[in-house]
Amino acid sequence: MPEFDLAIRGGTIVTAADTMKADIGIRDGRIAALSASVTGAAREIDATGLLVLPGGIDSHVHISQYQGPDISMADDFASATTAAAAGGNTCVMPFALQQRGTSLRQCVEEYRALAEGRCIIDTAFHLIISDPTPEVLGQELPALVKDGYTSFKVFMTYDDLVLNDRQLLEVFDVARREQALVMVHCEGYDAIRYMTERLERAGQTRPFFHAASRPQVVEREAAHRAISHAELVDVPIVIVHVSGREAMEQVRWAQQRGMKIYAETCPQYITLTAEDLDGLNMEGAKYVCSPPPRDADSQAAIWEGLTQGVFQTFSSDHCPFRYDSVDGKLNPKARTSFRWVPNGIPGVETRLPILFSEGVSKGRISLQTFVALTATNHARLYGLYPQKGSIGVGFDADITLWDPAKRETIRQEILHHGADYTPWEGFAVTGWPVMTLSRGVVVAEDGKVTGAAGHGQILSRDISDFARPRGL
Ligand code: DUC
Ligand code: ZN
Ligand code: ZN
Repeated sequence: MPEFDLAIRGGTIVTAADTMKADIGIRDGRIAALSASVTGAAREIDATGLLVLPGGIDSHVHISQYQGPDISMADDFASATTAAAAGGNTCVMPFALQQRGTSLRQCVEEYRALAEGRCIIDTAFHLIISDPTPEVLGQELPALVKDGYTSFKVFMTYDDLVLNDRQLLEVFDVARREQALVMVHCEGYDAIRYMTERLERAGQTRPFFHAASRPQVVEREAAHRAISHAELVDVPIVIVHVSGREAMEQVRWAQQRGMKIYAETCPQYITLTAEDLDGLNMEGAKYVCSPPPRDADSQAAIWEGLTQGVFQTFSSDHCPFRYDSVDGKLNPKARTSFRWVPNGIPGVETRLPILFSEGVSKGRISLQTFVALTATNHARLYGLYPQKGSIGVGFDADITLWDPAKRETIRQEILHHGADYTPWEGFAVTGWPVMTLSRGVVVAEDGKVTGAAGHGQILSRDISDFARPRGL
């Protein structure tokens, strides 16, 4: 009997700490050996000339998430995890959204049912809390954290999701007690409403004005408020999808004061600007997401944050809608005002190539920083470490073989997501995933997805060390 099911030989292994030439031996879906030469495997993969990376973990994606009666997401769990695998990912973390007036537990079961048997790669749910009733705060949340749903997102905007300051404080208080991590969407509800109505009165309703309706000050104010509430409660939080200089500086300020404020940014904030929303006719709708892309100065600030360690994670915020569709970007109401354009863009498949190309290939970040930002820190922050997020004996054999020299042009026709466009059409990159292995099984190779629906498991997660209060 061979000692290993599979050996990956001749590649250059990269972790968040090291780069090394070594072979990998895989047994029963886990890494069983790392050494200069692994022999005695039933099958070998030749990784000569390739980087051997921990599979990407995308801790911020939206899949089959309820959008109201008239709008649908472009991806279900099969298509989203197919796209993710093709893009070099081995784990995604979508959200189970609580609709107001419903039980959080019931909503978790509904989202699990949508995912069960359909995922190509492993999946772990965060919760979205829109209705923090005494029952939710006192019973449901603590029980769900114990069951492995150890992080939840809250919103400071959107009619159906916004929590007021008192509700935010109550959720933070539960998170502190249960040692769960809260992800905060920082944009101020009233400020956006005021700006939206002002722009609409002036007839400024094209998608372009989406960005003007929520300028940086709106995000900065909300980030400062969330950070202040976190300080009051003494609870670590994650500020998600930081878009520009002003919110980044709030996070950096809090971190310099010793607070446990973590932050995430996304490909759109290093590659797109608000000008992209200014397309002919409704084309700008393809770029409508929240917070919106900003300007060149903010892109530079995001790079500052990425290189200085302000950001722990680089996620896609994959939130796909079809463009040419009545239940997507071009729904009938969207033509009357930007406020009706669904917020979100597809990106799970292009996140890794964009950061590799713009970051590593252009010399802005090291390979170690790339791995930390795209895999290791996601696992550490959200309680999947040391099962996932690195390459070492005992870790799941979640591995991406990466060709650092391969040039590719991002085009809709080569992607696997359910959306009918990519915001990065024509974007040239250097560095591309050539094979993705999930727990030792090849799930994607050279742009073809070979993984079976149902191979991906639904994971429960541990409490994270990063969620421990400072104890002041
Ligand atoms: N927030 C997200 O995290 N994703 C898409 C839209 C939004 O507002
Ligand atoms: Zn958000
Ligand atoms: Zn999101």
